[in-house]
Amino acid sequence: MTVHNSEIAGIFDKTADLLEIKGENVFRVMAYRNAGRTILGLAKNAADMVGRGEDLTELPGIGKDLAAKIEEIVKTGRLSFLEKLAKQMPEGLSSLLKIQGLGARRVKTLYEKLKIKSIDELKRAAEKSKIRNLPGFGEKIEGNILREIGRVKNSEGNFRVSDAEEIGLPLLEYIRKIEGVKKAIIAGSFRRAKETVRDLDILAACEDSSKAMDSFIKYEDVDKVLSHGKTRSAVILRPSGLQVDLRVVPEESYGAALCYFTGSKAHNIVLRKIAIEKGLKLNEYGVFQAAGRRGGKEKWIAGRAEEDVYKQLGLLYIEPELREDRGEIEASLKGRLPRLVTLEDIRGDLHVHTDLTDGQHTLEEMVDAAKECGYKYVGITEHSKRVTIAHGLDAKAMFRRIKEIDRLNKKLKGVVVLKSIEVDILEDGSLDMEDEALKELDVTVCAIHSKFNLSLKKQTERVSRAMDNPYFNILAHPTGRLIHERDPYEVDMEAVMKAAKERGCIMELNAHPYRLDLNDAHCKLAKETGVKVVISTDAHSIADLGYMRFGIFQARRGWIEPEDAINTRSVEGLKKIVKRK
Ligand code: DGT
Ligand code: CA
Ligand code: CA
Repeated sequence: MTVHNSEIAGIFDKTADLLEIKGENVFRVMAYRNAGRTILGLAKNAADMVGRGEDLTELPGIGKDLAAKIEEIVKTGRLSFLEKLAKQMPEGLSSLLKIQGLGARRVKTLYEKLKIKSIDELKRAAEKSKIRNLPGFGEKIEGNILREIGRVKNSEGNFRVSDAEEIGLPLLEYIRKIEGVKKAIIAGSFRRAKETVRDLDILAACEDSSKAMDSFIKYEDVDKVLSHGKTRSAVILRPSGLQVDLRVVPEESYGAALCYFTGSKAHNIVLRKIAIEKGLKLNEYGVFQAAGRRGGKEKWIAGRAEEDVYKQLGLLYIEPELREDRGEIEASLKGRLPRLVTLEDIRGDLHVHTDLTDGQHTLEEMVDAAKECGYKYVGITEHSKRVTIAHGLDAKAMFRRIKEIDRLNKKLKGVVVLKSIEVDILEDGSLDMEDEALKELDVTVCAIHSKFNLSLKKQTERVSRAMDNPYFNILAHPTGRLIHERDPYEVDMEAVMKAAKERGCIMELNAHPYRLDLNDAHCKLAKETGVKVVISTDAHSIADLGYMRFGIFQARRGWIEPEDAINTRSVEGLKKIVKRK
């Protein structure tokens, strides 16, 4: 069994949850959360490190005890300490912590006063207005809880794309090596690069399908076989619980099947309608010419490659990320498909932290790593002082950093460090750094880190007021959401985009796979409003720089072309856009 980093992180997070409910020391709880984050941010597999006998205690925040626990998880897929903890409390209690706003203390109150130990019980109680009268609750919190329950229920069973990728790619490699398999790919919502996916749909071209199926269900991480047929099977993997469907077709149908299983369903339905209008038939085996009037058999005319399928329907090839029936078919018919941005178009990352605040690596290390990515520039963005948990910088520390970057730039070849900051937007819309300091920077990245629950009107005003500052360039993670963890804050995105357009501000698409903020629809809105975007990783470690690809996926889903993004430009081009007003 291969245990993946995200799975280890998940187990540590759950442990932290249970310790928190139990009322354990906050530092102990934090140690587990930090360890989870460290593992998640590793450039290599923790399991491989264990296999090679590497010393895990050299990782930040990992002591002897946690190293032993990582080893146990890697070897058994489980953590006995967590299982023991879980036995001490009612099952399901920890699921309540998924509800934003329910900390350990409130979960305890709910259990002690109302015997609530599951999300369903919580929902029933909230609907009967029983929650508001508990100590430490109230009507507003009760309302928030109900909304949150809806969100959690919606995300159940969905995997963040990065987690699905980590689990899916090794399985794909395994399938590609099965004897007789000519090619294989992960289709479905994963290929359309959705930010979360319900399952993985793997398609393979193969002569002997039953042999491929037999090997598939013998994959070492298979927990349960849901179905086992000659051309299709489905399994559940452990420990993640991710479902994988495998479908095998002959090579001449691979393109048609790929088109069918990539979807989306809505896109497929329109394709099939177009086929029918042309007197053709389209299914997962190919494009067929209907039988003639005098009978005879229908004739297979295409299906080996996806391109052939689109061609037979009179369409230009449509990239998977666009296949959501959101205007891509019309664009294809009219020859107006976007030339979607790719990773190769990216020339720099404008949101990068170092160990001066809450990053893991030094300035030099992060800059070297950015250069390794092939970038021409990198914007170093420490937090400002209001973000106290990150030990944010005040103006004095900022000036020291500016000098340090000036010195470094003199030594560097082929890459430029841009002087920047991730400055906090305060509740009244002012920025958490004096203008005299901001004036000295190349680019200012601004973000909200507190007061997420202002009303829609107040939050929108806060952001547009911040944009009034002449040094405001980029609005980072514009909705503050964390996928599966925190809802976006309420803000009128159309109004924010308009304000950005009027003031020449830029919207960040944060590429961290747990953020992906802007979402795809927002990217399209930005493009339609005429606002530029920047795709940035918010890296806190060298490995995080690799998140750029997830940002690219999301941008592509949002129809973003190279000229819509600012970090596809040369450093001169970029500086023109963010010039100090
Ligand atoms: P997911 O799994 O919910 O994240 O999203 P998908 O798009 O991967 O959905 P899934 O796994 O149910 O099906 C994979 C693809 O198979 C889907 O994108 C399109 C195709 N498909 C599934 N059911 C139907 C259907 O009833 N009609 C058509 N035309 N295509 C379908
Ligand atoms: Ca799927
Ligand atoms: Ca499926």
